[in-house]
Amino acid sequence: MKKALFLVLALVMVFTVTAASAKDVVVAFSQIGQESDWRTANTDDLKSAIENHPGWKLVYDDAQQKQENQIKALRNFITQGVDYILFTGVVTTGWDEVLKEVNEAEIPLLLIDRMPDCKDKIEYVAAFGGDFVEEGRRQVAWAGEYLKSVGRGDEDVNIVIMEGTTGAGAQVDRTKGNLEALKKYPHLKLVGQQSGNFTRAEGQAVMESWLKSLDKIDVLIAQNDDMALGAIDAIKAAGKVPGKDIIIVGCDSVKAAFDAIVAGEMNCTVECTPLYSRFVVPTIEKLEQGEKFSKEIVHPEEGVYDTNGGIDLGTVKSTKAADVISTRQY
Ligand code: GZL
Repeated sequence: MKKALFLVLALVMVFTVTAASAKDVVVAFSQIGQESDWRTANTDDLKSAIENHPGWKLVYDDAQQKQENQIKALRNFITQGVDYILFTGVVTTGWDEVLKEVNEAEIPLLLIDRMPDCKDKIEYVAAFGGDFVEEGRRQVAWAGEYLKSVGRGDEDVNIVIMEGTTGAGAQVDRTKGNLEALKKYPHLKLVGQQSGNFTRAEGQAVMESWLKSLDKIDVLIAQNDDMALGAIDAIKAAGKVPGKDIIIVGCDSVKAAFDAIVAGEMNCTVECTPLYSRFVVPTIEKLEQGEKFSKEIVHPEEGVYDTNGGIDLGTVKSTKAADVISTRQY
């Protein structure tokens, strides 16, 4: 009898230890959707880093651009009792209640990419995202400096701004940066400002309508490369030459933009990296060891890439796209 009891106790102990050591660190990721090459690169980078990390498990949700789906996902993560939540919001507003619920559940929250406007009222353990205002400034400044470099600095030129998803942090702040920089280039006359929702298809549709309604467009500022590429399709269909008849400045620096610049159909892309696993993974590893982090948003170093390089924007000088295209990771 004693032997049997001892055997049972030993088995229970072995099972308990195995179960405990097998408890994965569960990292949940509420992703916005699949609207752009940037988003796909961001998803692929984070999913593969987390799924391939020893002892970690990924719980992933694609909200298909709907805020209500993200709110549902966050509540599901709480119910599942995940260990960490990665969050980027499709828009900046409307997150206070659900992120407070995440705080009340004491699940460490990491903010990436687009920040919620309630970020100063909630608890989060770390934040990583682009400096969207600076990215917007750089787009317009590049256009102004480029025109000067080709002797058109004193010529009145018509500029249009194609905005991202209305209300998204990247749209709100890139527009702030675009308009702030415009004040420094009085010859850039803003004749159109409309959302293309960060997608190639909508970028093409907006450019098609502008080509019909506006007398003349000299410069397009597209708040992401996908919309710039859609606009290029529309410009070519209208019998004009993209990159020459209309100067095209994108944002993100995705591979397709580098291809368009090297092909002469696009002029510039301002970088906004989607590769956040290099920040997120070490941060969670350190959090697992009990380390604490500041609430300062970490902005990755970012460049500007164009046809010939050498355009000085003060905070950065542009790099010739053809020189680095083979090294690009997304
Ligand atoms: C920027 C990111 C934006 C990209 C778009 O960090 O939120 O969303 O610029 C993407 O391409 O759709």
